[in-house]
Amino acid sequence: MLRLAWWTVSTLIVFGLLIIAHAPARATDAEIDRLLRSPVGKDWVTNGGNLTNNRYSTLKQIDTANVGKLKGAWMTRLKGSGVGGKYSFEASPLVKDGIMYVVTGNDDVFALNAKTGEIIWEYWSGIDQTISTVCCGWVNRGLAMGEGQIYLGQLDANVVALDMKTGKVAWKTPIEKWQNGYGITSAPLYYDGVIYSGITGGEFGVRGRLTALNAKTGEIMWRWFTLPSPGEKGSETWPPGTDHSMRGGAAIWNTPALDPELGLVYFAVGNCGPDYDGSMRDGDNLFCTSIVALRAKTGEYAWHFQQVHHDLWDYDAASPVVLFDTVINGEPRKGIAEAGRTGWVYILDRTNGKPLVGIEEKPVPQDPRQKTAATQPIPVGDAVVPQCAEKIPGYDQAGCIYTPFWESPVLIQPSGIGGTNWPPMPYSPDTGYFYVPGTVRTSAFTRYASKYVNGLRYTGGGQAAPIGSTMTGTFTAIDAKTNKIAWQHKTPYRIGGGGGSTATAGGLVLRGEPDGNFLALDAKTGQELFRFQTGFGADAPPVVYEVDGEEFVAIATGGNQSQGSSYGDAVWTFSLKGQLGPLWPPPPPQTVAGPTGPITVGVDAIKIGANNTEYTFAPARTRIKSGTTVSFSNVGDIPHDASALQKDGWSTGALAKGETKTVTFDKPGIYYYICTPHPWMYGQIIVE
Ligand SMILES: [Cu+2]
Repeated sequence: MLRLAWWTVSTLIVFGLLIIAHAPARATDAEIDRLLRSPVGKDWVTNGGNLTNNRYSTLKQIDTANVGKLKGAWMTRLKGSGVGGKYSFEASPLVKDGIMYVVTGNDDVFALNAKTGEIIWEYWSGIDQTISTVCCGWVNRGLAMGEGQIYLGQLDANVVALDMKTGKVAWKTPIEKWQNGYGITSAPLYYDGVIYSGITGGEFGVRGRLTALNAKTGEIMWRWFTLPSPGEKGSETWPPGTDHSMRGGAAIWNTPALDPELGLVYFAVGNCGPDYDGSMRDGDNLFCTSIVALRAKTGEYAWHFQQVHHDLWDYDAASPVVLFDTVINGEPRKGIAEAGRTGWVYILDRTNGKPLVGIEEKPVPQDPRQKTAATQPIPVGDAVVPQCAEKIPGYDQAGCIYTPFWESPVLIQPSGIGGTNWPPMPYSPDTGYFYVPGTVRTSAFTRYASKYVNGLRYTGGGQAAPIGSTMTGTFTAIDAKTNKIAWQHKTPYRIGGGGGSTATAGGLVLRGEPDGNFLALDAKTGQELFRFQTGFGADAPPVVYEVDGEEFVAIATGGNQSQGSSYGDAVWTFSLKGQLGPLWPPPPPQTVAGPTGPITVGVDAIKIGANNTEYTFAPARTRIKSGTTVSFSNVGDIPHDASALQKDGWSTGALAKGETKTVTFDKPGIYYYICTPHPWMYGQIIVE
């Protein structure tokens, strides 16, 4: 007895010492970790629903039979946060124990009573409104939670932790400086005491990375660069003796997924920089446009799969990766999938990164000037959008996906913004389908030489939808076992740049439209079962939760800069007990290409080729009083003009570098103009 007791005590002491010696310096949140590992139920605790990012809720009070009776439960305006043409509202609200947390395009966070919509606390980010390195709209794609804190990444490249009860800042860690081209738009992932955050800046010559932070303290634990240093794995895919990879972009636009059993964290990596100029970066250029798996604890490389070798087309992998389990040929398999801007879904085995359904390397058209890759990986199955451009008058050359281009414009489809851009793709284990939002749009691509300047755009070319060309979308159910289309809707608007959807055990797929409609579809057949006008661009992915036994569906409606949808600051929720009816429809987004973005008021000086972006007018849209004289200054490197779109209209004539000319607008009207040698550049002047 005595001896046994001695042994036991010693053992406990030894183990105790071991535990103390190896105790992680960080705490963990057992409850949140359990919810993150489980199918999504009453709470929605991370951006993608749980660690898989599959956005599938097991709630089924609202189902295919009763969804038609849905009404608004509450709608709350977020005090004007993120309202305006420069913003997008794309976040998934998080919900825990009856409290909702939502972040706007200005990185402001609100806690709301999830049953009533009453605002509980507010965090105003106070971010610098002069940030000049925002790529594609002021946006925040969502939050993470754990250890009594709410986590967000900001456009100024800080990761911030807020106290969940009060909204007070607990810690704030700069990942980089926005002045160097960096920012954060993705929702972070919390798991096991660690915050994982991506970084943006693919258009500003940054060096992409995934950063792991101690959730308790904000201390950076490790970072994994998406671009290898000389000698590191992947450096052989960049030209030797150069430092091109050090400004090669490869941003991370979206939330990672994590498999706790395999101990791997997964994420998608964006395009290479300079986007459209491959002439100096011979090689496949890893880890641009890839899915990457790292050891979740250490950040050590596990595997990668490159979707586009030596990318020239801005074909980011930008939508979040989705983990799913399936059975193929009678064998249980662990899958991972990502919807690319190429229009394909890439389906892999998440244990090793090898294709699960089939992806074949096939020869593609070549241009030695662009150092094109000899082959590209082509998934077996169906693309969700057309992959060839149709001829458009005024353009000599039209091609398909992977057609190279040089200095004269080539029409290519998909354009560099999709297929599928940022919006998430859910997976329903009931149907075995992925639900993929797509944009159908043609771009004219051109390459030009681009000099790297810290903090300025570094794109090496441009792409623009020719003025007057049509822009639509698709919403597609893809069978995960075959990568083939189960059903597909043609949508009147581009939906591959915003939106995204969520699936439920009630047999539903829920999604918003940029014209303000919120829809519920039958997940199996695609049949539309419910439609409700929210009054604002409905471009965020919905979430599903339960409070006091009542199921709610919530969607942030605040428009989307890149979709051109109507802006706002609202969160809508729906339930079967709801009482609220629809609002008036907002102005619908454009379905024909033309100048987009905010309309500036009273600006009479327009710069051509500003901010190191050769083929642009800035501001692209301005509203002036009749009789105003507008100056056009060429601050770019090559000659441009500004000429009325209508033949024989007004023109500045050719402007050499540094030259300015003026045009006076005497008659009220809406004037579109282009640059004659570069007709994919356009602007709009509204004369009142
Ligand atoms: Cu021009």
